[in-house]
Amino acid sequence: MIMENYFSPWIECANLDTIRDVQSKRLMDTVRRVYENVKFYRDKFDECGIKPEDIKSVDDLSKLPFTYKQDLRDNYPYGLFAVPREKISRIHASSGTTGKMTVVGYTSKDIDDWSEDAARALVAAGATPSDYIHVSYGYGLFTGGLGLHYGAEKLGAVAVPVSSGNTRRQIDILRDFGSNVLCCTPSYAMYIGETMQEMGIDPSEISLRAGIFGAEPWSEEMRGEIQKLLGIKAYDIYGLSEIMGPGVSFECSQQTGMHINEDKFIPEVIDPETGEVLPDGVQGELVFTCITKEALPLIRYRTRDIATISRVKCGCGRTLIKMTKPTGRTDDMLIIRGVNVFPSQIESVLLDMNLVSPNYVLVVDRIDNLDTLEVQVEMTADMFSDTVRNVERIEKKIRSALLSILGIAATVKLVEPKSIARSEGKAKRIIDNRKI
Ligand code: DLL
Repeated sequence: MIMENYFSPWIECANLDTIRDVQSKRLMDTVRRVYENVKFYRDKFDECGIKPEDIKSVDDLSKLPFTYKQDLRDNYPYGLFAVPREKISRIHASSGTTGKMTVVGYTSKDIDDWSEDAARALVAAGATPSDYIHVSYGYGLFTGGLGLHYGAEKLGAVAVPVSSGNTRRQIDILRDFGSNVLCCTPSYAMYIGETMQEMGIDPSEISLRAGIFGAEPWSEEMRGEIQKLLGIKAYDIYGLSEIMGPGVSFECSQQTGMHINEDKFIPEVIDPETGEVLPDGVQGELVFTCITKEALPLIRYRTRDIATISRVKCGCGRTLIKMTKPTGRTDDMLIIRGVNVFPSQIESVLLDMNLVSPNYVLVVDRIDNLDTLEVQVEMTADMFSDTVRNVERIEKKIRSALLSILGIAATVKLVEPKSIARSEGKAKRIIDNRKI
């Protein structure tokens, strides 16, 4: 085994007994901590008749109740934190299902653990301390930018914190600064590649070797395209803010699924309807339990992502369990240019403005490798007789509300009353024309 190829070989290449042992000890500790420090969990465990001492190993995990995104919302913003304010050193947030965001917190130890996860992902993609790591994920409340940034620093590499946007400038920086690893969403990587072509820059003129792409679904075809366009190897990375951020799992040299950082997160795959735990290799909803987090240790968190996990022998030497790329979601969350969007959020923006009817449809597409969103909303009968100028004014108003509240740019089109197809069952609100 070549130790330099791993960031934490003690666990990345551990045998199953060691992994289970680490998980059992950390699970017991976490269950005790949340019972003592988070009222929500104490009440919930009491309701189910569970005491911390009932959890003796990972085999007892399924005795514990699930946690849902709605629980974070009900306890907004900090109600599920397990440590006092003085111990929190960072906050991030992601979209909730309606107006409110999901707020997540970290202690400095959590940040350190997360940086280690991201560093493992970088190393698995072939990064070394001598590399320049170009981070084009957004910096801010989104976990992408700072997550990979801290990972790069933890590795001892140079973090280049470019954040997203201004693609031509990104390319100048990639070339001039000699970046070796690019971190961004896969759709943005495609866009960078195409813009490079337009600028007449050949992949041989840049020093990139690898890319770490995640935060949204992407296919093997897209991987092929990106690898060709940028002349690199493209690796997947998965994560979610509620559990940590990027680096919950990461791809290795084999590019056949992502190793889960099992010393920090215990994965399960369940039947989303019944909650029953499914055997390895069977597709279902991913559920994670945090076993090292201090600030926000979530127990059996329902990700809504659909995937398979399996403990197959991996050619890279890692023994950490692998998950497939998520193939879909059990809810209606869309990821548009890396931003999570729930139709219900758009609906509340429309309804709050009180200007239009509640009949709307969201048309999502991918044009020149960039996601587009068109919100079609029916005008009220009164508005229909309005001047064109007035209709345009309302479209503009909705557009800026969507931008400021959800942070996403959309085209808004007011359409004739009763022109959006009515459904006899669940309204069909989303037309997703993207071929990913
Ligand atoms: O997207 C964290 C992240 C940042 C992951 C950068 C990777 C790289 P959230 O904004 O909370 O966190 O969104 C989490 O995004 O539940 C999945 O539905 C989706 N997602 C994340 N990574 C992948 C991936 C970040 N590699 C939600 N493939 C998750 C498919 C992904 N979907």
